[in-house]
Amino acid sequence: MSGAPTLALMTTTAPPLLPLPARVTPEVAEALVEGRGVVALESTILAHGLPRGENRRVAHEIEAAVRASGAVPATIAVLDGQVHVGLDDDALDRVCSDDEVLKLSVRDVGVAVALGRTGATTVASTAALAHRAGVRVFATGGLGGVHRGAAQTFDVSADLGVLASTPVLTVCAGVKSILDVPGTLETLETMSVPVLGYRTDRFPGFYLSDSGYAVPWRVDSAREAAAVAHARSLLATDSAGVVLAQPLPLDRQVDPALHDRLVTEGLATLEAEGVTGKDVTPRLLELFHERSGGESLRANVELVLANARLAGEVAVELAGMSGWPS
Ligand code: PSU
Ligand code: MN
Repeated sequence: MSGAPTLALMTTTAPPLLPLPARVTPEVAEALVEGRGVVALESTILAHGLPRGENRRVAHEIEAAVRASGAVPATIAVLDGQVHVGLDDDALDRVCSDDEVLKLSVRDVGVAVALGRTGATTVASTAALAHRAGVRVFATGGLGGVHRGAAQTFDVSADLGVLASTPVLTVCAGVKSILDVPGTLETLETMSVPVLGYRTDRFPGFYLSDSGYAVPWRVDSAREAAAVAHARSLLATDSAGVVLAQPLPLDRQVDPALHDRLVTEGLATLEAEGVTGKDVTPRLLELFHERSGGESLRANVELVLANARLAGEVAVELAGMSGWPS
């Protein structure tokens, strides 16, 4: 990242926070200063959610999808103890290929910075750092949520806690279908996080177009989604984020029978292997990719790209909104 300036960005939160000590690429810094659309992107999906080899190509495609909508991509990671907002080619290469790249949730970011470590950021830590940098829109694949059996394991993704406390609009394809979907939706309601279906009344199920559950709200354009975020900020009812859930088209989803078999077998393998904690999600995704003959990977890549494109459109719309709606 040589050549990237260390920029001090102030958030609009009062009382003002200290400047975020981050390496911000010139492209992202300029877009933020000029108030143009910027989309935060997570790096965990690259380092731990997609197979090596594929991930570098997909990383480029995700950024290109954001750009195609007229917004600027800001992929976030921690490299050698420094927060990066926007990654250049070398940094992306490293995130996509270095086996030492850790998975950093919010609780880990301060530790990694203090100890000079390198890691990829999850939905939770990316959203938290994006907000700190003044980025209001974020694109990912699937949110973390309440895991099946959470009543026994207490496994609830930190993603939910951050969504509950961070005014960032997150575009996703619902929650990963390996999770307890109704439990996750109930938790989002309890945490006052609005869930908007994009051109649908159904909550998407990541690999599946329909999780089997309804969304409380529907929007039919990027402009409507942006208007929601804008209204919430004007009303100061935006202490939580917004979930904008975009389904895969029905003819692009993973075959539901294959999907159900993968979930059942994947969860059984996980239990047999004794996998717990932060390794659960990456290992499950890996098992899916191995056992679906490439189908889950195809769907995962398609939905991430569609989300990046939509997030770019929302960011551009939001950047153009000011004052009370007339
Ligand atoms: N969505 C994907 N692939 C991923 C993830 C989400 O399509 O790899 C990652 C995100 O970084 C998300 C994390 O924050 O999985 C959730 O992990 P956990 O369940 O341990 O909180
Ligand atoms: Mn977990």
